[in-house]
Amino acid sequence: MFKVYYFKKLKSTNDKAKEFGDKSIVIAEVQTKGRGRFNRKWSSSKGGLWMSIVLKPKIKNPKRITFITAIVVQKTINRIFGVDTKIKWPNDVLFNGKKLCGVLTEAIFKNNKMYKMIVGIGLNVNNKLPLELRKKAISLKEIIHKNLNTKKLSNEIIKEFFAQYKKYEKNNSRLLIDWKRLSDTVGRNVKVKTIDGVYYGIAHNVDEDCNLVLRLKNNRIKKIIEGDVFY
Ligand code: BT5
Repeated sequence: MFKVYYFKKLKSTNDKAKEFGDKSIVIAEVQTKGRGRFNRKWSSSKGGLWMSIVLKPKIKNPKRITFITAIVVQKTINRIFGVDTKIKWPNDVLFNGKKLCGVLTEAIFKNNKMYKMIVGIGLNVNNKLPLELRKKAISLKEIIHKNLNTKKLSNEIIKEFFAQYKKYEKNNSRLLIDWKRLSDTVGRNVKVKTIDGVYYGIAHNVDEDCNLVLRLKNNRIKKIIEGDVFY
């Protein structure tokens, strides 16, 4: 069974979660130092769902867990509210092209061994988004036009998470098939920014390890392990 720990205010639920064991969940009403990938700032004001799940997983690839989590959020929101979202590689859930949710999966190492995975989920629910994000981000409240119960929603997401996790843990090919069905990245003309440069091409596929396989303009294949995709 899982156990949920609620806090009024934390710097980041992903950091607090490091203190807890397997299947613990940390939720904060507000994060003062919420972060995204590459240490980017994650806007986390009151009304949103800021949550981290602690796992001691068999799966050692954080991206696979991110894929599972994005599917879980997509499915839960669709089932409860009938809101249809799409997944963008590697970690976004989008509504009409705007970011509704971001996932940050971090592996924690001890003596050079990965011993924990922290899965951070940032979902805009009733929270107000800052002006500079309004063009590219959206909240559930803006879509549904009512205030939602974040606690109920978090319970649904957590239950769905453990159900889907169990299923996909043993079946990576199923994960990739389901992810591709819900994603709108594969097949698109994209621009990808990585630490070693900017690439243009078609998002051809995702490989076994959830990397993005890009077909460049000169037809060469480029594997993207980490980066930002634009379209
Ligand atoms: C992510 O990073 O999308 C991962 C976000 C994970 C947040 C959760 S909240 C619970 C847990 N605790 C944490 O401290 N973090 C996790 P990335 O793909 O790097 O996207 C970051 C970018 O999204 C920023 O640079 C902004 O452009 C944009 N952004 C920031 N806040 C946002 C928000 N509330 N909604 C939508 N977009 C946002």
